[in-house]
This record gives sequence, structure tokens and C-alpha cells, in this order.
Amino acid sequence: MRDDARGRGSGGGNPAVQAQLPGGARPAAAGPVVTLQMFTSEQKPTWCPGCGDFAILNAIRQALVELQIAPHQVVLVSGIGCGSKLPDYLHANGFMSLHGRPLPVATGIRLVNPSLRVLVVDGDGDAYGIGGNHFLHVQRRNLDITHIVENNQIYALTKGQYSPTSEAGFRTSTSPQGALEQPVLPTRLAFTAGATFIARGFAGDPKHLASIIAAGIRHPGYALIDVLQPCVTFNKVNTYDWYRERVYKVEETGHDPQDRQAAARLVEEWGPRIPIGVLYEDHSQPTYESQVPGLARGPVVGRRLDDLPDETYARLVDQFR
Ligand SMILES: Cc1ncc(C[n+]2csc(CCOP(=O)(O)OP(=O)(O)O)c2C)c(N)n1
Ligand code: SF4
Ligand SMILES: [Mg+2]
Repeated sequence: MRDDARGRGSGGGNPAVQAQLPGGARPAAAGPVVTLQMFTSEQKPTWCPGCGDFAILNAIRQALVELQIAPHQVVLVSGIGCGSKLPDYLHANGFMSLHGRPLPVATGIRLVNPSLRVLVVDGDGDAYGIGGNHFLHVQRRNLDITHIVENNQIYALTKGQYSPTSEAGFRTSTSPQGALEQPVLPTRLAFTAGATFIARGFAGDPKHLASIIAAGIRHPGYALIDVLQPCVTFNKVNTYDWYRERVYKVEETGHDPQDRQAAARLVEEWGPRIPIGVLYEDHSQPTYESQVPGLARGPVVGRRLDDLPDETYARLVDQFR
């Protein structure tokens, strides 16, 4: 992996890691203009025709072009699932990890090379089920990671079992009489866990989704983007039409994402009306990376092994010599 994408951060901490531009804007990438074609992969998606994951892939490409982030400056980390195949279909750095484990991998990447933009792309089962513990802790740490969850309210790759976001009563092969549990509401969970950016997108509105993903990447800290992603094969309830009848854009209501009280109401809203857009954004928290002493002189990648950050590290290394 190359490391010439710049790091960002906010509030306090380490200028070498942060190098933040005013207003959270990103610089244009050095070198040639970044185009959509640069992200074209040799691999063709194996998703079902009509799957919402196509729109998410395109929206990510659009956002990277809008922000002029080149393929070598970004790494996509996924888990296991239909949506987690996405890094194969985008020409950039990629890491397919284990089911539920992309956030720890992303954390490691951020700590070793905070100049890389790190996007985690995984499913609702991955993020909110088996990876639920990581989901909670990555937020209170506020690592600078953009987390795009392809939320189709089902385990699709394994052929249609109910997931943590399936509605109570949802019938599947493993819940023939209907799921007994109440669903996780990801936006509520993220808000209470201390997330500094919470958004929801809809795969049926890819232009809007691309703008939300760009906002999430710009945000200096952890950004959750929960994406309503119809699975046309296994989820016959939460279809494009089902979502279209319910979603509304919060920016059209004049919502200010920095208004915590208003955000607290929006993260709870799920029913006849489902808000999409940036629900919450908090700029007051420093990123984890910006506070790590070991990164004070820049990314660990590219440094000499004996270029230690301070005496404490030097003593530790001595013990293992
Ligand atoms: C540790 C582990 N447990 C279970 C599985 C089986 N498995 C693979 S994908 C998956 C669920 C995928 O659902 P989701 O994360 O929502 O992604 P989707 O396929 O819906 O995009 C499961 C249970 C696995 N691969 N690894
Ligand atoms: S099974 Fe569902 S989520 Fe998987 S590729 Fe097909 S439509 Fe998409
Ligand atoms: Mg799923």
C-alpha cells in the first residue's frame, strides 16, 4: 500500500496525523485527475440483477471521484457476505476479512498508516450481529473510519435467514413462524455508543447516497452510513417500493445534524417514515489516531525500525532485544 493520501483529524492532538483543512475539506489528490474509470475492476459483480449492492458500489466510486481520492489512497475492508464482495469490484486497495471482523482490521490499518482513507463495507449481519462488539467499541474510540453497512435486513449470502435488523415476525427458513426478537435500530445504537457521525442512505437513490458517503469520508472520525439495500432474491418484504413509500430526506426538513436534540429524535425514527441523510455530526471529539503518541511523527509505515517515538517505546524494545 502506498501512503500518500493525507490523514485528517480534529481537535487537539497530533498535527502530523491531522493536517486538517479548514471546514473538513479534502485536498485534491496529487497527480492525475481521479476519474470513475480508475476504479474499474477486472472482476465483474456476481450479485443478482437488481441487487441494491450495485448502487452502493457506484455511489462509493462517485464519492471517491468527488473527493479526488485515487485508488492507491484508499483501502476497502469487508467481512463475509454478498455485500462484502464489494472490494473485488472496485480497483483500489482491498482486504476481505472474516465474517464480523472488518472493523478490527480497519483499526489496525488506521494505526499503522493513518494517511490511508479506510472504508469498511459490510452487511447488517456482519456489522450488527457477529461484529456487534466491534461496532460498539470502534465508535467510542472515534477512529477515522467510514463504515458503510449494506443493510438488507437479512443474511443473504447464506440464502435468507433473519438478521439483527429483520423486523419481528419476519418469516424465513430459520424463523418459519416469524422472528421472535425485536430488531436492532443501528442509528439508535450508534448514537448511544458515542458515534460522531450517523447517516442513513437508500440504494434506490444512488446520487443522494454518494453525497452522504462523501460527507462521511470528509468527517474526521468514525462515520456510520447505514444503507437500506434491497435484497431482491431473499427479502420480499423490504423491497424498493417498501422503502420508497417510507423514506424522506432530512435536509429537506431543514435538519441541522449538529443539533443533538433533533438528532436524538431522528435516530429513533423507524416506521411509516424513515429519515435518510446525515442525521448527526459532532466535531468536538478528537480522533483516536490523533492522540496516539506513536504516530506523533507520522505513519509508522515508511519509518525505520529504530526510529522510535519516545523513550518509553525505546525501553520496551530494549526488553525484547
Ligand atoms: C464466523 C462465521 N460465521 C458464520 C459464517 C456464515 N456466514 C457467511 S455470510 C453470513 C451472513 C451474511 O449476512 P450479512 O452480513 O447481512 O451480509 P449479506 O450477505 O446480507 O450481504 C453468514 C452467517 C461465516 N462465514 N463465518
Ligand atoms: S442474494 Fe440478495 S444481497 Fe445477495 S446478491 Fe442477490 S439480491 Fe443481492
Ligand atoms: Mg444482510
